[in-house]
Amino acid sequence: MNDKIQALRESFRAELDRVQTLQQLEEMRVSFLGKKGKVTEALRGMGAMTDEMKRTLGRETNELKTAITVALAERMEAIRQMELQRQLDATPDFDVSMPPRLDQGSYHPITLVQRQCEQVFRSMGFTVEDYGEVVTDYECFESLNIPPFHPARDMQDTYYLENGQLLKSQTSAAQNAIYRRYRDALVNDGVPIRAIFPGRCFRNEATDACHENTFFQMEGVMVDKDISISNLIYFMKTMLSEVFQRDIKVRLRPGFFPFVEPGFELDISCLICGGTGCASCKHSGWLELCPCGMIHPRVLEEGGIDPEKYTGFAFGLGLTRLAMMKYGVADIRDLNSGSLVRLRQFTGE
Ligand code: FA5
Repeated sequence: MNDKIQALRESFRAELDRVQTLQQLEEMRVSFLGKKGKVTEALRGMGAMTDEMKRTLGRETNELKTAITVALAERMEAIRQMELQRQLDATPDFDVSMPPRLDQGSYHPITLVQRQCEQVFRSMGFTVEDYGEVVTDYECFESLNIPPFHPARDMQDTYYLENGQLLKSQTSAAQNAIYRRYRDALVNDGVPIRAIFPGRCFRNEATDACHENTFFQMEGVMVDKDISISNLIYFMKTMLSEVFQRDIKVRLRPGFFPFVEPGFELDISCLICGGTGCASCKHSGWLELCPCGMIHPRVLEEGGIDPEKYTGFAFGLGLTRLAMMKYGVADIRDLNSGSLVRLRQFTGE
């Protein structure tokens, strides 16, 4: 074999072993096979050769070109495989060949049940009000006949900001503002106050199957002349039969809340266990769903409404618990889990 061709073969092999990237490989191809490359260079001085030598050199050159082309192609494939493996190693849990999963969201069970309640109450002439989550002590407690150090505060420990404001522990915190917003229309034009205000509530308490530290309530108030407990019971019954679309066993028992007099606890028979008792209903067969009562005269007065002329009822529906009963969610904590798989199994969406 021609000495130059032999030397080229050896230098090509040595260089090829050092090549790591496709870029280096391309540079090598140009340096050996390009127009002014080393192989073309090796043919210089051919003019002075005999025909026999020319033929031999031509054949050996062509063989070298073929060998270089094949070796470059093999190396290119090897580098591509190495690169792919490097990417796979860098993302060990990501299977690049897996088809994408089209995970679509759906409405949360609490949103669905809230919208349903809103629709029922709207059809009965109630307005739907929005209210903040950060409130003052006055809004959450004092305006509701719960002065500082009142024992009723113990039931509703919540989260406090450094400026003294707090995350509302009950939607009742909006009552005073609602009375003040609508009292002129009530007094001057005889328009009854009928409002619901759904919202997120917070309590600093231990969680279990039916208690969360963050949950939803929906407050409702109605104030007019001659409002009585029968009105309250009528609205509660209508709401429940619309939401569940069937007869639900309920019970009304006395309950104490400083902002109503008289006050009641409205419980529904637990739909998770059918009333036999389970973790969702603290093994009592009943679930506290909607405390309610006739608005305390002092609370009306604080809202600028004369309690001698007007009466009203208020209720505080546990929306999260209602969603549990409606969709058969045995553990309230599933509703805050944020897991699409878990949530979708309840709503079927
Ligand atoms: C109240 O919050 C009163 N503001 C309700 C009220 C309004 C009474 C108007 C009278 C007139 P209570 O603390 O019981 O009451 O809560 C009301 C409902 O919210 C409960 O029946 C329950 O359904 C729900 N609830 C209370 N605490 C939690 C919690 N930690 N997790 C989930 N739901 C809760």
